[in-house]
Amino acid sequence: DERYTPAEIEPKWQAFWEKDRTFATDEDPNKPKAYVLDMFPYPSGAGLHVGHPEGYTATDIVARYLRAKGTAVLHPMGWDAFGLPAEQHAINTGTHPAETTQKNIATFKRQLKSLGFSYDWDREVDTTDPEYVKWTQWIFLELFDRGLAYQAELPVNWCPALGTVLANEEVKDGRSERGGHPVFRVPLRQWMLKITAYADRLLEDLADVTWPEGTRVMQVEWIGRSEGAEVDFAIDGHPGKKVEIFTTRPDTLFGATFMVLAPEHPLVAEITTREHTVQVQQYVERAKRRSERDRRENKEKTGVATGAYAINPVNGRTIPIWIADYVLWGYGTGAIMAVPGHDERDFEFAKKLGLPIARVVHEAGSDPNAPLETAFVGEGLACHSGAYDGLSTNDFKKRITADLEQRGAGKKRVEYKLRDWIFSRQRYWGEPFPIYFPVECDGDPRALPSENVKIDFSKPIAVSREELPVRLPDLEDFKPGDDPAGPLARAKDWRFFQKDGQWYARETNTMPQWAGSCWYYLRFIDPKNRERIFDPEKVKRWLPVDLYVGGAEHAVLHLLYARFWHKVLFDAGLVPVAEPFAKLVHQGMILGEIEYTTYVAADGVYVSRENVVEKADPVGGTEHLDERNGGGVQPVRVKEEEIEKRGGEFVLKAHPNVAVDARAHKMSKSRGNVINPDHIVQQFGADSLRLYEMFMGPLEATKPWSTSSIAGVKRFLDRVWTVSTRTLDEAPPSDALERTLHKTIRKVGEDIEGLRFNTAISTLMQLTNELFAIEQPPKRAIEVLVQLLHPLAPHIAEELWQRVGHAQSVQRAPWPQFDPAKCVDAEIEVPVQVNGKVRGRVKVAADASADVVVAAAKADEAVAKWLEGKQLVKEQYVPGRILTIVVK
Ligand code: ANZ
Repeated sequence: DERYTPAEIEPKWQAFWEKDRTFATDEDPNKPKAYVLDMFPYPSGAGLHVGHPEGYTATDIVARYLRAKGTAVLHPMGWDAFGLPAEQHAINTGTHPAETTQKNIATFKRQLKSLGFSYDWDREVDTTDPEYVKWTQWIFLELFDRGLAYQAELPVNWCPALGTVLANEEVKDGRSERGGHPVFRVPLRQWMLKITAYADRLLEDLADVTWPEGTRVMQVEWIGRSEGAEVDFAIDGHPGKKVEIFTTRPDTLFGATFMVLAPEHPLVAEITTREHTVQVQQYVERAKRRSERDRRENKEKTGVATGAYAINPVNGRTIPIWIADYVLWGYGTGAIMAVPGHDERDFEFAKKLGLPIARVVHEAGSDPNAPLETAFVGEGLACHSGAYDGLSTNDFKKRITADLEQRGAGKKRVEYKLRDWIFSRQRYWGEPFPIYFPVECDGDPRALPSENVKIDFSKPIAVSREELPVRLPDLEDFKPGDDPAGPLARAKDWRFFQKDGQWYARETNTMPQWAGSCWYYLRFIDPKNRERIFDPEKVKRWLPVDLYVGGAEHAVLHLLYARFWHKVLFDAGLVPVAEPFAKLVHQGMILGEIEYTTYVAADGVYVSRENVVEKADPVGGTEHLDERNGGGVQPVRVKEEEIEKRGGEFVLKAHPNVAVDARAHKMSKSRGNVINPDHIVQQFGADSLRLYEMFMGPLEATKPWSTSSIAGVKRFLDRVWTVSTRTLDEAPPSDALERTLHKTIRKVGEDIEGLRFNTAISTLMQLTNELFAIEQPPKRAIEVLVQLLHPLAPHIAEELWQRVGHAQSVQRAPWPQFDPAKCVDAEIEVPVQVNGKVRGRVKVAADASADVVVAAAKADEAVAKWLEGKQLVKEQYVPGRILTIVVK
């Protein structure tokens, strides 16, 4: 009979779904709703990567499952299409970024469609579409009107080669992350977004979302809230002047043995004594050349004294004021009191420079006079702190903060690591800012040399909302110039315009790529609205996003920025909930195929380890030839067929005494281990690719790719096909099979809801095997199998559903129900004997294994109390009769 041929049935069903509008969003307000969202891709020139379908298959399964369960599902897809690569390509080839972008989008769309994802394509959004840009600009104006967008002259990371300012995260070791070009710190006018105004809410509201713990922690740390105090130290001989410090440990004030100012601190010039001026100036110059990152990671502590002294407000002691670059100008007040006894950095600095170290905290019961070998950073009881001695760290903090406040020498202060968001880029391929500035000039500024055109950047004016979008001008040349203002500054006809006789200049910065991805999930809800950004009623219906799946690389920035914008829109009354993404899941990374490597020395013999050279003796003996530093030892790739596993290690089949390293690496072009999903679809079909990616392991785990394993998954689908296309029995299934069906329905449903797709698949494999053994399987059983398989492998499911005799899409068939009563195997009661006496009885399935019965017994309260604190000697289960446990 006919064989399973994915290449025929897959395009057939994709065409059917399109015509049938099977995945059009159900707007029925009486149904429960689910917003199931993927992180939309950047349509790169490389096309889809096998990592994309991992998360996309997961959400697709959930979307299809929920639809079948009668839920109204919103499952959209779009393109995060602004960004550097298209612009870089334009610079290299002259092709307009819009053209490249559309071409890449077409490829991505074809690929996604070939995988059978159930997106509502009528809702596609493209962040570069002027209709979308219009509303991104509109949101910017909301921010601007609320005082949340402002300009600042900032020392920024200017990368001349890329012609742009980069975010700190985009700079690694003084070079651009993309391309590795040198980056310099220069002052530049920038647009900033005041995300810091939302720091507390961004922190607190994390309590209301179901997110991976790691991601939550990363956001918390990124926001970096520190509670502490600001304390004022008077400066000896400078009446009226003071050093303000920020400390999280005001309880250690009595242990401050010196002060440290950041080299940039304005007090430095004022208080440095004449004898120290040269040294201090040299040090300040040196510090300027170090990046903030280097200074943060600061390994070797350096610093110089200013010659000035501060007065500790708690005990009137004078302590020297130093400058050192481990104190950062951008944090707190840029000055600290150094407490070497209880802060590691201060300890290191004091040791190196021979400064005194004092103990003011000790653990209860320990000697307060014991010398400190290292900084004691923990909490404890105060000592050598005058009247405060004996107070716990926490009580002391509260007490001293109040006392300082009363004396006017300090107050409570909260600091954040979070900084305002540098929101402008000096690039072409981004959203233009809907902002312009008045120009002072004599004549037409388009014809004047730029030094004769004075733009008043202090008076930004918002483009009126009716005039949005501000479109990008067409450029011939996308190259960044040496002007940090960016390529748009060259489009003079676009930049300058006249209104009522006054000349104006448009902002020539563009928005960063993050802008479009900050709110796309909102536009999906009402993508074609031309009147408003979206209909508040619709947004109320669909928010929050119920499931958001995407890469962990977005754990901080995208998710923080999107949450920030969302909260601004919430404050504006435009969205009804404070958090956009109720549940978040990160799919794990898919690595390349496992690579097997052994090492060969110069003389050609195999070696088992990089540095230990062993002669491979086929007889099995191993002779140490040499132990050396690896000179002349080369790694050699070996094929999977050449190796075998021995005692938990891979070895060469031909030389079992030679160990083989097995390791999977990140897929990369340079490594040559990138898998193209198109090839997998051609060879095995989309359903096998989907199923394989879900079967590899838990969704969130990092997993190596293995093309040979796809064949196994394909064989399972072959089996499903074979058994489903047999002559079927119209009679109802046997009692036993009926039980299996109910259990399978329950398990697969629970697994899909818990995103445990791998176990859902293995459950379906078991069911298939059971049905395979039946010559004429009952039709009802095959229908259940096909329906349960549908979310995972939709094409084959549709085809078989049709062949079993249904006219409608299997997606439209209600999800099969299970009867809990039929999900349990017949139960029996097993008595449990401990040391010869029956201590309890446990209910287990009639066919339960010994492990299950023992586990049930241990979980039973009556039995457990006889086992507590005892050592197990023996467990014996006589199936169906009794469990005997011996302890001592
Ligand atoms: C005295 C002290 C004693 C401190 C002690 C710590 C332990 P977080 O938690 O990261 O907010 N600090 C303050 N401003 C600084 C700056 N601009 N550059 C470098 N370090 C700075 O850290 C707050 C602590 O970091 C502050 O508390 C201060 O050292 C230091 F036993 O003050 B502490």
